[in-house]
Amino acid sequence: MARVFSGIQPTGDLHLGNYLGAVRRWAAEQHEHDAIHCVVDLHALTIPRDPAELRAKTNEVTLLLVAAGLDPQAMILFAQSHVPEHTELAWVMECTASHGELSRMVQFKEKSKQAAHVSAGLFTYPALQAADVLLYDTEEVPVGDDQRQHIELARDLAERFNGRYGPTFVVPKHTIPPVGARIMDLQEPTKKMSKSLDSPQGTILVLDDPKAIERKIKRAVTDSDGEVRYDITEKPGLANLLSILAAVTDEQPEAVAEKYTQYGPLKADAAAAVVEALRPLQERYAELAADPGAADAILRTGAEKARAIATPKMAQVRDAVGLTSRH
Ligand code: ATP
Ligand code: LTN
Repeated sequence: MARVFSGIQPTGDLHLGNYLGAVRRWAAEQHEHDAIHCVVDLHALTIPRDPAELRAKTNEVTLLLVAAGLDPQAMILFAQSHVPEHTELAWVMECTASHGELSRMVQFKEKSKQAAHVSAGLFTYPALQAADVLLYDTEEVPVGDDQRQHIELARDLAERFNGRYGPTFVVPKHTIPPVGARIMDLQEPTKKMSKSLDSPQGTILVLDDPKAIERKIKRAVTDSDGEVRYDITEKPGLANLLSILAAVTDEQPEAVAEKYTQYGPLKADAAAAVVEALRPLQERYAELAADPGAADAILRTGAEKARAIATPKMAQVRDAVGLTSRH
């Protein structure tokens, strides 16, 4: 079975883009793969966070992943900071990456424009991400489209390291879904739906109640020409609604477009489909959240299983680069 690894930041409320672009597939494919998923709390520190909120969100995201279908018995679910080898390998990756290639990362360029204080961690973020992936001999990384460049960097770093020090890392590849890889904000459909965009009316949260989902989709920005066709450039708002409905019903957006002549019924069907798709997750989350110790227990077991893989891998890396033995 192929080793699969992916991560999610505990930085805000999980939204429909996270779900359709990443999390839904993690759950669907966990039994066909050797799956490891990680709540990347260290990545969250690249931007200052309220400590109590970071703790609460780490637990919440963990339970949401389980509510979305991840089975911590069958796969590994853990928090990045519980396995110190991530930061240890991140240093080696910082020394493998060049300043130039980190400067070319689009996410860094965008996030550093918005941040009042640009931390050094925001710049080296992709080196930590490469460490996350390479530590587990990962073959496939299921992510949304925005992470393509980071995973390509991880590939380059693995190849560079292997060239310098001998075969050490598996060279990973990203797996990006054909539909749903880039869900856009409903109010600003040229920007991706994001935890950090601060657009409450444009973001569907996985825990939104049916009324909120219906309202947000009904008020989603479209255009005035009234023609239903899938055209990302000319009609980004409508294309986004078609992508959402297509992703939820496992169809192609072009095929969905052919079924409609008006925006109203398309919006109504998209809202109903999203409500139905999220219902089981919401019910399961309510049950899990009733137990205050649930997330801790899941993460503790996950960290033990993750360390059993990460510790020997890191020992191999230390030996390869010429660090002397600790024992
Ligand atoms: P932030 O806004 O804080 O950067 P985010 O909303 O982009 O957060 P992440 O935790 O960075 O979410 O991403 C988790 C996963 O969800 C990643 O695989 C990412 O590619 C995917 N993802 C995020 N936003 C979208 C989106 N709008 N459409 C599809 N996939 C997405
Ligand atoms: N940078 C990613 C989160 C992330 C990740 C990873 C994804 C951290 N480490 C390893 C895949 C593999 C993001 O912002 N979505």
